[in-house]
Amino acid sequence: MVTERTLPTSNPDSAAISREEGLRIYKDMVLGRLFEDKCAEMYYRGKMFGFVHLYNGQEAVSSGVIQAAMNPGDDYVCSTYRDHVHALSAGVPAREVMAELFGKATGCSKGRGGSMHMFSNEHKLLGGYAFVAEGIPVAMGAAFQVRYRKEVMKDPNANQVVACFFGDGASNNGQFFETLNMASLWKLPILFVVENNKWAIGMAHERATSQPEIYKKASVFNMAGVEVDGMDVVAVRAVANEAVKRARAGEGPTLIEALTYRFRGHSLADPDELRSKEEKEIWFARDPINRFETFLTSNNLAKAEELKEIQAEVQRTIDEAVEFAESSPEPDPSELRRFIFAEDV
Ligand SMILES: Cc1ncc(C[n+]2csc(CCOP(=O)(O)OP(=O)(O)O)c2C)c(N)n1
Ligand SMILES: [Mg+2]
Repeated sequence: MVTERTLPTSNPDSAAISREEGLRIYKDMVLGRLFEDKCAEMYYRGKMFGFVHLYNGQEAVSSGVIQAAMNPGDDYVCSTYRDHVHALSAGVPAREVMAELFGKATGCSKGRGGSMHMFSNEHKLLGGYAFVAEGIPVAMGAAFQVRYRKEVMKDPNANQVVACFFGDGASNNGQFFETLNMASLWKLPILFVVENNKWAIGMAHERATSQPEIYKKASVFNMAGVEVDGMDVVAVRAVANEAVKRARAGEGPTLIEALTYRFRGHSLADPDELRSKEEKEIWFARDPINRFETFLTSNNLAKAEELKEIQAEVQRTIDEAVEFAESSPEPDPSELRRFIFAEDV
């Protein structure tokens, strides 16, 4: 019998979620799931190149932090190579994410980035990063400039927070420790969100990590650290809201360890033979979307048919995104050297 590190189900009565917010969060989760399913289909049809890492199973983390606790478009989001769904939660239109995957000029990174390099200045998406842990110091830079604008430049609009997402594997990387130290020292407005999905490609977290309970590492940096059930969007929303409040009040960063699981292989090129069937089944049974559907219907916030309607609407958006990506132009070869450096425009 496999024993899994999980947390007790959150008490749904304690979460005051309006119908409107519940449906918005649900739609975001479904968008993340169905987008990735379509992405797999398009990858196997040869529409995209290079490595593609999907987010299936982890939706409660992206939606619970970005959609439920932040102001997408004003607050900053920093991702990893597993970045499509963070981009969607941050408000980047599905058609621009899909076009980027197809390497088209209409993509959010103008077709120059592809799957691992989603970027949007407009949506304050600081980027996907192919090197493990590479985004962590970049996210801190964004948090630093918010505090600098606020305190040195007296900018009254400088009250943004940053959500920095990364994996359990990344938390063993040096940049993680250096960044936590500075962020806590300077009380920067940042949420370090570890998506602990138990695996770094084929390396089990417990095999690689002297202290597998990552949230505990916050204490040595004099920082708040919390663990949360990353399959429960209601629970993620609660801890993220608290962390955002702390950040905006100038009380510094929070390390959130979300216990989650990826439902597919590491990338679409991974045959996923290392994780046991037993382990996978335990986590598939904890599907965050099914769980939130039960929450919404049992609290009379939505009817099952309404949720079906949302799924259909999201599917139409995704189908339209594929059409947009297919019919968009390739970047013009004469522009090969554009966008390597910032332009004065
Ligand atoms: C600096 C660096 N070292 C190694 C790699 C190869 N690599 C790519 S993904 C990965 C595993 C990272 O796992 P984790 O941080 O848990 O994220 P997950 O893929 O589980 O979301 C590794 C070792 C890399 N991309 N960058
Ligand atoms: Mg991992």
